Amino acid sequence: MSTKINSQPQLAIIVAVNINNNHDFDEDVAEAISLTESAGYNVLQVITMNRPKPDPTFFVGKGKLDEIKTLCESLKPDVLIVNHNILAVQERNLDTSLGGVRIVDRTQLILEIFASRVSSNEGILQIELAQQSYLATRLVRRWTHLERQRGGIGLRSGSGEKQIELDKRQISDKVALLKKRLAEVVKQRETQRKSRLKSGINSVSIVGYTNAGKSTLFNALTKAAVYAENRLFATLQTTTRKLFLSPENEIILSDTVGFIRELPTKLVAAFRATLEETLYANMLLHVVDVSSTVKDRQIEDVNQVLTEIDADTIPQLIVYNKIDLVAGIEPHIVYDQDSKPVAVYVSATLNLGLDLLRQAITEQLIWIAQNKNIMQDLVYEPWKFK
Ligand SMILES: Nc1nc2c(ncn2[C@@H]2O[C@H](COP(=O)(O)OP(=O)(O)OP(=O)(O)O)[C@@H](O)[C@H]2O)c(=O)[nH]1
Ligand SMILES: [Mg+2]
Repeated sequence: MSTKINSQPQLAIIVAVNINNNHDFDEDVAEAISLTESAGYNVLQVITMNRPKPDPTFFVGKGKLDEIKTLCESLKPDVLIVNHNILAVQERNLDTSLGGVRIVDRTQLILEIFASRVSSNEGILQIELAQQSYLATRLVRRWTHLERQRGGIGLRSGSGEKQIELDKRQISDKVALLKKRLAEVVKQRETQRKSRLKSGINSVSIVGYTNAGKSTLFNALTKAAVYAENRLFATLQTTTRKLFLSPENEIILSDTVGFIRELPTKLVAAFRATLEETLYANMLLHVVDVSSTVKDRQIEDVNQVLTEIDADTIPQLIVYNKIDLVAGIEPHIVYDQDSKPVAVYVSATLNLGLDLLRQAITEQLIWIAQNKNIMQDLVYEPWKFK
């Protein structure tokens, strides 16, 4: 494996497998390129292929493996990014066959982006926790790799296994410590949240697919200066501000980390502390990039993560953002048959429809308050969340 000077971006080849003739494959490939670039790599080439299901040994088929091998020999990438969550055994087999190119799967790629972007103490703890937990599942690969480098046949009979046991113990100790420190941070925030709850102010969380424009919207509404950029996972921590919907109505608004398709469960778990803000919200603003051709799938993906963190019963207002990118859409509110606002069309960068958004938030909060008896069975119960 070659070591590159930090200032030079590392070079990547992306492998994307179209499993079972997925119609959104082009968007998946575009997202894989965005993810790779967001992690700081230069993309040399994307290799695509069709398969009814992944190959159990290499994830890709034998023919494609040879093609990848030839490409790696001629282009000499630093990493081979596989845009899927692959098994440890598949990673190990790819590693052995491709001799030296670092294999990075989707989980590792997302972890790398998170690690490069994170700045808060809490975020660093969460990333480290996720990385350690992930590492624990990949130890076998690391040790076979090392043994091969040492070239000692005698080493195969046990010392590696002992070392794996030792490493496992070390990692689980470290994970326990990280969890303890995270629990302290969470406790601190709980205290802050309790005092806020006592004040009776409604709390609203912005959620949505990564790059939908959550931070831009948050900034436009609250005049804050949260980092927003055209890259995936620009935001990694929750920011909270007071927002006056009208002179007599204020809420607490939070901007949160973005979601993505196939967000690894381990990462969801590690980010629970950040996402907990979402759990305690009275309502969610679910921001959607209306110009995306896969917006409906993104809505489903976000709802899937919300279900995983038990936040799927919190009332939502869908905010279709970026209407400036689609011809013929004016800012407007959509109501359901109960006269409850369910969606608003806005442009955060052009400040279009933001008054309508404030109005819709107010109306939905009033609707929720008036229908508490109906909502009671639906509203999330935080104490049930372990
Ligand atoms: N054309 C257009 N672009 C927008 C609009 N809102 C946001 N953007 C752009 O979309 C990109 C992503 O915006 P962010 O606010 O960082 O998105 P986010 O949802 O917070 O993203 P993560 O924090 O990565 O999850 C930026 O380049 C914004 O300038 C909009 O209304 N119209
Ligand atoms: Mg953001």
